[in-house]
Amino acid sequence: MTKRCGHVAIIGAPNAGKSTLVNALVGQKVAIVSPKAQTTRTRMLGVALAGETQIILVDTPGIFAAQRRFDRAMVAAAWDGAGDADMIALIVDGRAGAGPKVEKILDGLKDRPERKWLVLNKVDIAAKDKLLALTTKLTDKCAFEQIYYISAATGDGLEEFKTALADNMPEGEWHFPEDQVSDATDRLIASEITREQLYLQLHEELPYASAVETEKYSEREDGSLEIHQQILVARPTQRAIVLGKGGTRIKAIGEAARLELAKLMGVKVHLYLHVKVYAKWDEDRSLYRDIGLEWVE
Ligand SMILES: Nc1nc2c(ncn2[C@@H]2O[C@H](COP(=O)(O)OP(=O)(O)O)[C@@H](O)[C@H]2O)c(=O)[nH]1
Ligand SMILES: [Mg+2]
Repeated sequence: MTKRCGHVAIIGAPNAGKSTLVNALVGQKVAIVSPKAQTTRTRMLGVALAGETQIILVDTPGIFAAQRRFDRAMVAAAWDGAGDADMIALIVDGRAGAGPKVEKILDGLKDRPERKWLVLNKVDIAAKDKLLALTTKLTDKCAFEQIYYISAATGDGLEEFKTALADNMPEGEWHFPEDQVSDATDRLIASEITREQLYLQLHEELPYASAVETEKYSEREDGSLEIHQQILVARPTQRAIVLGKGGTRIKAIGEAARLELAKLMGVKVHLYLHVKVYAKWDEDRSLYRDIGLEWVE
């Protein structure tokens, strides 16, 4: 059989299920997922295999009307991820439907030269008649070559979608070794796993106001990993929330992140978390670089 390899940009509004879909297609967790919008901050590659085809999935931050610099950098990274893709897959939350965010994406998408497919996600919780009405509304605004109905969470419709993607990738050599599932460094993965716990365990706006930096990542003689991270927050009150009463919250965050990391890396992990108040972390150029974002003026 002929070898194939291509890039598929996964774009959509925040919370559409883009990262869940990338993980499901890859077959393991490469992108963090949470019920909160804007969990994904940068462009990340997940590598899926289907027969002789390597599908390089470009997971992107959600696209929305961004005001703050940090948000604009995320949206820029999302559109950037679509450039030169062999295919753009627009993921739409089948239950939430097409709000102003989706409309805005369609505007940006409709005149782009790349091939475009529409993927309606969350069919497990969306009403059938609503899905059809939604499909009409979306296809009226932008010409999609193909339309798929899936549930990234249950796996419904996923095999068919994956096979179709594979068949539509260009012929060519694989870009990644067979066992590589993402382009993220271990340091970045470690930061992301802790950030996922911040999203899952803290409420309100706090997760958006924080960032995680891996400062030290080393292997001990016994093969275990020693990881030191800083959780950056903007204000002392936020630091208190992350710490929790008597340090209970940070302990729970660290424990959950440590277990998840140990599972992912396959070795024992020693994780040390420090919470630091850094009022303007979102104005720090070098931090953008660490996170994988371009600075936008
Ligand atoms: N019921 C249901 N929930 C989903 C599905 N796909 C994703 N989700 C949930 O939607 C939320 C956002 O998912 P995420 O992948 O982070 O969305 P992203 O912002 O587009 O990357 C999470 O709580 C997911 O568990 C699906 O097919 N069905
Ligand atoms: Mg995401």
